[in-house]
Amino acid sequence: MIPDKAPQENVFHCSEDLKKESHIPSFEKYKELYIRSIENPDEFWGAIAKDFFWKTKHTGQFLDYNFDVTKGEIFIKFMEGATTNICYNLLDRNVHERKLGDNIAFFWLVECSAKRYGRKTGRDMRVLYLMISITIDYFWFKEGNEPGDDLTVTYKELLQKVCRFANVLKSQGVKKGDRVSIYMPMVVELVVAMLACARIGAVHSIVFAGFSAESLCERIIDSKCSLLITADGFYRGDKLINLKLLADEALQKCRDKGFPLKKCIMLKHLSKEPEAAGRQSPPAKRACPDLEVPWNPDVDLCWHTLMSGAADECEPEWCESEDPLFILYTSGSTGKPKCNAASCCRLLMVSSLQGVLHTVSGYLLYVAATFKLVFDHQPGDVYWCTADIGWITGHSYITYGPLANGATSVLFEGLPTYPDVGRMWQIVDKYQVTKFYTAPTAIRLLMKYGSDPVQKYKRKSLKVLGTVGEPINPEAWQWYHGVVGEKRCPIVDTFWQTETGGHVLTPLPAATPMKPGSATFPFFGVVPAILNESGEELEGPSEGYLVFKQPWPGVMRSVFGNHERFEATYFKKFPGYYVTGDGCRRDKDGYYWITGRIDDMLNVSGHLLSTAEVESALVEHKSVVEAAVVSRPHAVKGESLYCFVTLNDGVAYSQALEAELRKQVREKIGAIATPDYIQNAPGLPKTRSGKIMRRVLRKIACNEKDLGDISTLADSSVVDELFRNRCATTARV
Ligand code: 6R9
Repeated sequence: MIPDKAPQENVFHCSEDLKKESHIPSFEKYKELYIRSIENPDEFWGAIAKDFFWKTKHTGQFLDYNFDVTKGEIFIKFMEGATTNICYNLLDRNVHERKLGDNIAFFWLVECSAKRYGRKTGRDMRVLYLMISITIDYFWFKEGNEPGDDLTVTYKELLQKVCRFANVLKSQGVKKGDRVSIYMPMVVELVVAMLACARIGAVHSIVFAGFSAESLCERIIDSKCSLLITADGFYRGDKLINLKLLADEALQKCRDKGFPLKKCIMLKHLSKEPEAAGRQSPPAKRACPDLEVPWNPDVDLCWHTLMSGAADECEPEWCESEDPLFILYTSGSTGKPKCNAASCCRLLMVSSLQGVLHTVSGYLLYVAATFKLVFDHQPGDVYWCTADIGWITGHSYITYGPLANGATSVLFEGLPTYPDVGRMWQIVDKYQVTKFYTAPTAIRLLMKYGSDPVQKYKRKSLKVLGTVGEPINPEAWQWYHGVVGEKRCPIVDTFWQTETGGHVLTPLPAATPMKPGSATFPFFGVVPAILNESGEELEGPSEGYLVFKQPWPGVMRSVFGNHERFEATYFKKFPGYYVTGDGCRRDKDGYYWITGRIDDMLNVSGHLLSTAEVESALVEHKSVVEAAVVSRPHAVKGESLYCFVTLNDGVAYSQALEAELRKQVREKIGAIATPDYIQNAPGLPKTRSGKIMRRVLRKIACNEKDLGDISTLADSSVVDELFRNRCATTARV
């Protein structure tokens, strides 16, 4: 499957210098280790496990599993019988055993204020803002919000903070196995909160701070959390987000639904006095007159008051390998009945969350190994991942992977294009960043501004560049490689999912010749296959469903509270395989190319949304009878949302209604899901059995007249009508 020799034509190689210091310096070495990882996983993962601390050794096999639904329940067990603590391995081990206590874990900085830099005016800034809030909402980093709002946190300091907060959680009655929701901006305290949970064996469920109150409420209820950790507010660009207000709204919704949460710990991020901040993320140096911090004395507790009374030491809870570590929600869809005034009890697609569950030992080893080898981590590196911790990329490659390696990272709370589009490279120079990891959507956005803002900065420190979240188009790859990396830095195009825990298809920087747009080959322990519609494995060059034949340590273990759903979503379609939901092509050299989602998911700026979830939010509006959402390609975001809505009889379509619908989707799901196009659709193309023909709607959205076979269409006149009334204008941006 993996060729013996790497191809030499039409590929990019890394520099000889990089090869010299690399962990895996050649393709031959990669292949040799890959074969060992598949043929003898015990030995392969056993060698990696030696770097970590185990309170007790494992007793069974390294990896035990069933991937075949026809043979019984799906399970994955890794290092059964071993006990450890992931927080101990990230912090205590680095401080006490590896003597890295004074090394910097994070350079934190917040985005620069427009005031200091001189605000841009007019359309330029508006476009930038909209682009920012829509496309890269979640790409912000942990520098502070004003120049000078920065902070370094050493491993020793992080350990102390985490122990204190772990004691705080214990004092509030949080125990091993309890779920804790975290709804915070990119502050150091977010890392502290998640690791404090891990230290006491509690299960964190981080909800991205860009999500709405409704989304937070759904996640709190689904995971049956006992406590919420949040912050007063934060700035996104110049926009103040009153986070506590949203958190309170979510808690009220929880109460209304019969799930009252007893406690909410709030960090004063914007409202704290500078002198009280001490060595915590500094407050913004600007006034926040509009900050609203509602306070409910029955529920709310102040982070700072609790921390000041907490002890510096906290014995970790020793966890079993397969104890839960965290839940992270992705969107899915199920049919659920709903009534409204216009039509009673229709069956409607209602979003149903999937709490992806990861467990302790396998996740630790997998994120540690992928971080070390994919970014070729070396002492002295300064690493920067621009994702938000609220997504899996932040979990695995800001918190767990880098800290497991004792790495130094940049954590930036600002926006990468604010106050200007050179911001990323300014930070790269400031901290001499060596390894840089971002999303294709951010690259495409920056590309629009040309090479000048990049070339204003030196970027000499950069060695490896990475991408994640969606396929990177070859043009964006070439720009990233040529302009940003000056043809000197290999690009690791890492394909993976919330469910896979870490990279599963990826180049290794010094070993894999790169092809622009290909995620290349499997990581160690990962066995991909391409299946056709009948579930047959295709050999050689081919295209079909991307599946995996056996587990690797970091794969999800279940859907929280719903193992049946786990089996149905990932294992039912093709028994014996984990089904990714992505399409894939393998070329003559054995390289894998992801072609995109093949289910009803959309990838907007690297973030997966289910079309059903957006449809559900639209149909909840009293004027809407039916909605169908499809994807339309977008130059920056990858995909955008094109929504067709059918209104109740007698309701007229208007701009005001359109604005209401947009608002409704934002409130139900979050800004990332804001519809780009909404079209009034008095009729939708349906089959005779009543199924909406989304394939036809996608063509209408893109104005492609060649509809293919539409013989099953019940009434073709609706198609002409929809073509006539297409949203011809560009997206709302
Ligand atoms: C890590 C993350 C997962 C989906 C995945 C695929 C797409 C991610 C990609 C990529 C092509 C890459 N995806 N990385 N497609 N090339 N390098 O993004 O997790 O939010 O769960 O999304 O993202 O479609 O199935 P998640």
